[in-house]
Amino acid sequence: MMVARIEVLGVPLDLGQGRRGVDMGPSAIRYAGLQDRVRALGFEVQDLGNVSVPEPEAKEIQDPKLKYLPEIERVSEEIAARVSEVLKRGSMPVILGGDHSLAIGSLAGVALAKARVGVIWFDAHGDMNTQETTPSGNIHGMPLAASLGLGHPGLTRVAGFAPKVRPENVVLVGARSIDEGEARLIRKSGLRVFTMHEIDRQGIGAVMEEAIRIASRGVDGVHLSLDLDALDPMTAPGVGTPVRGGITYREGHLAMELLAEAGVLCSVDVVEVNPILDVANRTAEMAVDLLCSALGKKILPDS
Ligand code: 4U7
Ligand code: MN
Ligand code: MN
Ligand code: MN
Repeated sequence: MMVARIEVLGVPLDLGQGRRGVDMGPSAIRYAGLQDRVRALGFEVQDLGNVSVPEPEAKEIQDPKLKYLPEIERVSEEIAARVSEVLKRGSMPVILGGDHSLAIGSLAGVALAKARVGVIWFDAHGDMNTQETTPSGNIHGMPLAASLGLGHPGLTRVAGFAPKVRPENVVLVGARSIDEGEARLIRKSGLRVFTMHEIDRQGIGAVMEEAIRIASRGVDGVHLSLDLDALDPMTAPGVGTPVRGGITYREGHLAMELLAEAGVLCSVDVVEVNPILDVANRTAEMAVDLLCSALGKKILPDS
């Protein structure tokens, strides 16, 4: 399933979490050398530029439980269309965020192009809120729920259909901050969660083997949604909602290397990089490092 050509799409979206600088993520990730680093691995790389996203200052919040819903719906439709085109051309889309609400659109695009998709969702959080459970009203806390068909139809029915993925092919890895309402939805929907507790006990290697098995069973491709806050804030300080006790530098790389070895990856989101909160550009650099490992970079190449 590994392709020869990668197409990069930037989504400078911060409407899903209130203006905090995450809209500069795509620029920071590009500045960290994304294009050259991925080309050095032997891929052809084309950068499609950014999707246009409204500025929060120019918009008003209508529903405090679904902040900027109409704007996020429109951006999601655009992302979905662009991502599905990339896949239909036979390339792998890499979507740079921006906040995690963009995954509603990217997964919609993948589901448009492929009959059945698996998802590996790296995150400190559950991203399983709906307008009924959300403590913040921020849509970046809802994209996994929306992709499973839970929540407001404006989010679940992007691209005209729901759900985008089946819970039996969805795994959440790295979770350590799950709201009460999301915990209920996680249990009810039956997706598999590997919290930091499971990673500590079993090791990231065993966890990833199981995660990859679940996500890839019976599917046409696996989508990686990589929220940089899955990593420990010491390694990835430039995120809007840091949570202590996360995935280490090496655990992150081993996880990505195992994913590359499995050869199932069809598309990737790299989200929540916030250069304003970062230490130099460390988090964007980590994002590029992890992406390279997910695309097959080895410490000691075969030949
Ligand atoms: B991210 C939160 F309440 N759960 O819904 C919420 F803790 O995409 C945080 O994973 C969501 O970064 C974090 O607002 C969303 C909160
Ligand atoms: Mn912006
Ligand atoms: Mn997230
Ligand atoms: Mn998160």
